Amino acid sequence: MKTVYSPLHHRRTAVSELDGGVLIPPHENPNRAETILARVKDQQLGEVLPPESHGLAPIRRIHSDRYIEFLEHCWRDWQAEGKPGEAIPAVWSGRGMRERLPKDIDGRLGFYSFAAETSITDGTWEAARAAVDVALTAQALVAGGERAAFALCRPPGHHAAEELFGGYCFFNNAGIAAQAFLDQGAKRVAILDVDFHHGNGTQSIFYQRSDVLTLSLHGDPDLVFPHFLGFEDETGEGDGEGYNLNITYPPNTPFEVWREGLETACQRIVDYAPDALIIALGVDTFEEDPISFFKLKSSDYLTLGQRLAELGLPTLFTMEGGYDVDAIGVNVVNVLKGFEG
Ligand code: SP5
Ligand code: ZN
Repeated sequence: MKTVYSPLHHRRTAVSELDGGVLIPPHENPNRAETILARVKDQQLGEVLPPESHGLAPIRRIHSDRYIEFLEHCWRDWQAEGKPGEAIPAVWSGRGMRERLPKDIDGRLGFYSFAAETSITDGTWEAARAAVDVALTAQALVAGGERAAFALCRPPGHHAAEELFGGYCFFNNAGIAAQAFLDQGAKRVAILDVDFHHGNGTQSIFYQRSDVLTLSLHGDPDLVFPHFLGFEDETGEGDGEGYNLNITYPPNTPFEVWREGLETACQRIVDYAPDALIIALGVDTFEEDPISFFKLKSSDYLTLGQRLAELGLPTLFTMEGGYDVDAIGVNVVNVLKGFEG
């Protein structure tokens, strides 16, 4: 399987994540992608290709112009105000207030975000754009006839909605790739999100559509991030009714239990008969993950990859979360090797 990778991910080097009332070094850091890349090479998974530039047009199919413009200029505008640290949202439109776009940078940061752990800094825009190009280049490989491809995206994307960043995500790489499949002639695309966290951005982007089936297996949002979306009674609305599936699990869920939900999701995908499958691949389901609570083991990722291959679909993997950097390379490449059989 080919991997698409860009060193531009290094431009995303925030120094602060708000966690527990203090600023810590971000869990989502450059070592993650480098460790995965090293393992891809070490295990000779296949060729590693640079991304091709796809411009803003495919991003505009998913994200609004004003949001894209905000991300491009946020750091400049923040700095122009003489702020001493990284751009961190600290105010939102609460219940009873208006959802109106303010002019001030603090107000705009709140308008376009849903969480304060994700700061914007110099280079965030360049890295986020490169991650989209990585996803779209891998998408083109699959559209061109490859059985599967791995988009080593960083920053990740599944929390990003049409006009929202947060959860370490800025552009919804998987969603943009799904739209690209459709724009190239696919009739139906399924996005299966196996990251520990609910793919709230992906769900919201496609919630009223039936041409993209969204499925997510994740920690119960009553207990963990993103807290306000991802419950099992969210099944889609309008044309999208019946085209969103959430499966939630409690703390300490082992693979034997997690895979039952995987089976349900796989059955739904088979019934849907998509032209392409996108796996939003997070490995923060790992037992040692520092911010999550499932109990998957490294060998379980081989089994996961095997099961996904049995679906027999053209498959694009986009990298999402996973924060035990020591194990992230092994776990991710296990999924891909399991898939290849
Ligand atoms: C892509 C992805 O996996 N994003 C995850 C974003 C999670 N953000 C909230 C993290 C809250 C971490 N709390 C840590 C408690 C550790 N004891
Ligand atoms: Zn996650």
